[in-house]
Amino acid sequence: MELPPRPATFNFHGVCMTEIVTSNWDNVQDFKAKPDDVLIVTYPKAGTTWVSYILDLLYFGHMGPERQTSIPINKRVPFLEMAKRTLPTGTETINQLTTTPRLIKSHLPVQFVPKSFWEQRCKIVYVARNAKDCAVSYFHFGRMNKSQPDPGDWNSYLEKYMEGQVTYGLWFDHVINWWEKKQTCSNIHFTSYEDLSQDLGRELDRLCTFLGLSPSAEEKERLKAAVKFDNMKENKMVNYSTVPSMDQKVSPFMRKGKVADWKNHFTVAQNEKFDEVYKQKMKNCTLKICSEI
Ligand code: PPS
Repeated sequence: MELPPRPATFNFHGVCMTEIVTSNWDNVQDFKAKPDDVLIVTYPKAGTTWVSYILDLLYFGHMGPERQTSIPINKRVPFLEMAKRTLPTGTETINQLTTTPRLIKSHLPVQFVPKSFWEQRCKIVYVARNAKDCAVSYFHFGRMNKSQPDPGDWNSYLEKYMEGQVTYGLWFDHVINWWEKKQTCSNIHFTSYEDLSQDLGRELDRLCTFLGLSPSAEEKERLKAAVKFDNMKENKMVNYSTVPSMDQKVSPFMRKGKVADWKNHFTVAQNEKFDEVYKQKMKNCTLKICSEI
């Protein structure tokens, strides 16, 4: 199948975006959330698929193997703002879901979230990941996914990333604005890739408390095994091997799954520059995300 050319980025209400995530905008903004919808939001490459699968197993793990072995994760947890020309849009896919609650993925900055999610007081799980690992993961994702703008070489990509000239804009704006929203909004649960990596059991318990779920010890153990990186990497229903625009030979979607892989990419000079920008951008933010554990 012939793939469309790589998309260009443009300024969309002040945020760098592409057509693939803006061309269904009116339907996204008018989307009718239901009170029990659960929205999973991250800056790209922060652990969306990991947390989507965790939530899918928490809610639907008991439904028998068919869901887990025959429905790819992007169909179980549709991508709200996705609008590829050749496929049903994210909003259409969500509206066709027959299971409750509906689990919905998004990378939207907080100011773009459709108002019905706030009106319905939906539960929102926000996952942050340290800015350096996000940059590395996003770079490799751009290389392998023809639906992404061409990332170019690593050095020029990192420059663009630091300027917010990548899809969904600046990491800093995304994370800081969601963190600030969380301070006044009790229906947002904030977690991080690093916390999940460090202590999955603890983060699972925090998630369950937030969601009002109480899986048995046995269910938790089964879930923790299923969502291990190596198991997800081999699982065709969650490793995105069913998506034609992704060339997993260039770089697998389940690439490394590690904290601090940035150390294998950043030069000393790049790291010093990044740290300067980070210090400046985060100076008024109380959120601390470790970039190594
Ligand atoms: S996307 O395209 O924005 O939805 O990508 P997203 O799922 O947010 O992030 C992909 C990165 O998450 C890693 N990943 C995991 N790490 C640890 N454990 C598990 N189970 C896991 N599942 C996915 C995935 O490998 C990508 O990170 P990198 O650093 O590229 O390996």
